[in-house]
Parts: sequence; structure tokens; C-alpha cells
Amino acid sequence: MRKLTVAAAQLGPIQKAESREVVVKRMLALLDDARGKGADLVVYPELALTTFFPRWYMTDQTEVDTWFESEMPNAATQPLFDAAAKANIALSIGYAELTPDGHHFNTQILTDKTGKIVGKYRKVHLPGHVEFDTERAFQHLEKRYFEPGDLGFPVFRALGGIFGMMVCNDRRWPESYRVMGLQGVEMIVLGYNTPSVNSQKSVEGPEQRLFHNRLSVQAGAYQNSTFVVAVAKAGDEDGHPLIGGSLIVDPNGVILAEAKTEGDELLVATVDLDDTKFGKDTIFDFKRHRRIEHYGRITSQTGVVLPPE
Ligand code: CDV
Repeated sequence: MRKLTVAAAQLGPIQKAESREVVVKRMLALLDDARGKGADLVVYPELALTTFFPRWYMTDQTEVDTWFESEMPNAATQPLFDAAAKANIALSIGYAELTPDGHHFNTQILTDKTGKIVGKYRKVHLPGHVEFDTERAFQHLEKRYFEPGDLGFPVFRALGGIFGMMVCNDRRWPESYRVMGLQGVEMIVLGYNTPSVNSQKSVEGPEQRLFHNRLSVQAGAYQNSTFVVAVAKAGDEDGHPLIGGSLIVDPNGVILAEAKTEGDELLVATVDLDDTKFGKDTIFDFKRHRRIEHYGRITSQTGVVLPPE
């Protein structure tokens, strides 16, 4: 038995004018709640410290850089790292990372229970566009502000298990899960900011978006026999609604806990990481059953190649 109590710390909306210090106070309140519930690990969403700034079109790089963190922890987040270490709780936090040599990534980190960063992931699948798009109901400029992650999909030994991370749009791509599945991942943690309405198709509203969220996360968990903890930043940010629906899913793809609100909300589940073993040893025993001689297109081709007419 390898018991672990994990908490998904969903955050409600963060307005553009709100400071990191105000947000960190809310994150501390969720951490305190998690401590009372015996959590070993608290997972916060993508870009947890600020509003979802890629919805805003900016041309001044100095202004863009104000949304990024050049150190982690830094003055704003140190109280969270300190409180987590004091409570003996590990953290996973999403933030916009500006590296010392000037690179911009959409990043998620994992700490151990002392507050030491033991894992880093940089978002690989960046959705959206680079230039202002007049056809969309609102902008999604991740391709403008971030570079694709340069770390692949690593996994990390931590908390007695094997952990991996992804960020938002990555959860829709089976490749993200499988690359970690091939490294024996036992728990994937991820954050997301998903607009409640598709900016290019207004009939695709929150119900369908919540459905796609569950579908992707449950399938990824089942097909790789891993726990997945998916954590939203939710609610109305300056008139732009984001879905909630944070989830903790087991290796059978079954939902153990699901958020009910679009505000700050803590979901907690105590799991046994050994429950990942059965699926990994049977139907998803990759070594016995995968047929890589037929998977070449997955890594040699991006777009669709149609058959000859
Ligand atoms: N932050 C994101 O990556 N959001 C995307 C939206 C644009 C679809 C998502 O996959 O939820």
C-alpha cells in the first residue's frame, strides 16, 4: 500500500487588476484547508498567480513580461512555500516562467514536502494564435507569449510514487499521457484555464466543454493506468468565463471527486498508488501489447495525410 492524500485546489477567477499577493492569500487559505484534511500534495491550476493574461493582446514586451515570474519562489510566493514546508505538504503550481536567458514558458512545478522544487514541466501543446484574430469572439494568444516547452514529458520520483505534469491543452492529447505512461507514471497533475465558450464556435458552451474535460482526463487515466488530478482556474475573469469542473480520477478512469462551484474550492482524495499496478500489468502492459512497428506516423507526421483518391 502506498497511500497518498491529494488535494485539487481549484481557484475562482482572478481579475486583471488583482495582485499576486492577493491571490497567494487565497492559495494559503486552500492550503490551510488541505492541511486540516491531511493532504500530502496540493495542486494549483495553470497560471495560478494571475488572470489568464493570454486573452489580452499586447505589443509591448515590457508589459508582457510583467505577467511572468523570473524566480520561483519569489517574494510573492515565498509565504506559500514556507507555509507548505511548515505543514509538510508538497505543492504543484502553474505560472508563467521567464528564464534568465529570456525564454518564456507556461510552466508547472512540483515540490517535495520541504518546499524544494523536484520537478518542472513546460507546456508543449500551446493553443491559440500569434496575431490579433478578428474572427474570434475573444483572443487566445498563448502562441504569441510562450514558446513550446523544451523539457518533453518527464516524470519524477516523489512522495513515494512516480509523478508527471501537464498543462491545460496537453490534457486533450493522448500523446502527453502515453509518453509519461511509458515512464511508469502513477499520478499526473495538471492545471487548466478553459474558456466556457469556444471563441470560434459560440454554440460550444460550458456543458460540452466540461464533457470534453472529463472525457480527456478519464481516458488518459484509464489508458495509462494512472491517477490524474486536473485543476481549474474557474469563473468570470473581467467578463471572460472559465469552466470549473476540477477532477480527481483513478486509474480505471473513475471520477473520485469533482468540483461543484466556479470558485475557490478544495477537492480531496486519499488514494493508493499501488492501484495503478493492475492495469499496468494486464490490459495496458505496454511491453507485451504495444505494436510500435505500426505507430511510426505518430512521431514522423504532424498534419493529416489523406489516402490517394
Ligand atoms: N489554456 C488552455 O490551454 N486552454 C485551452 C483552450 C483554448 C481550448 C484548453 O485546451 O482548455
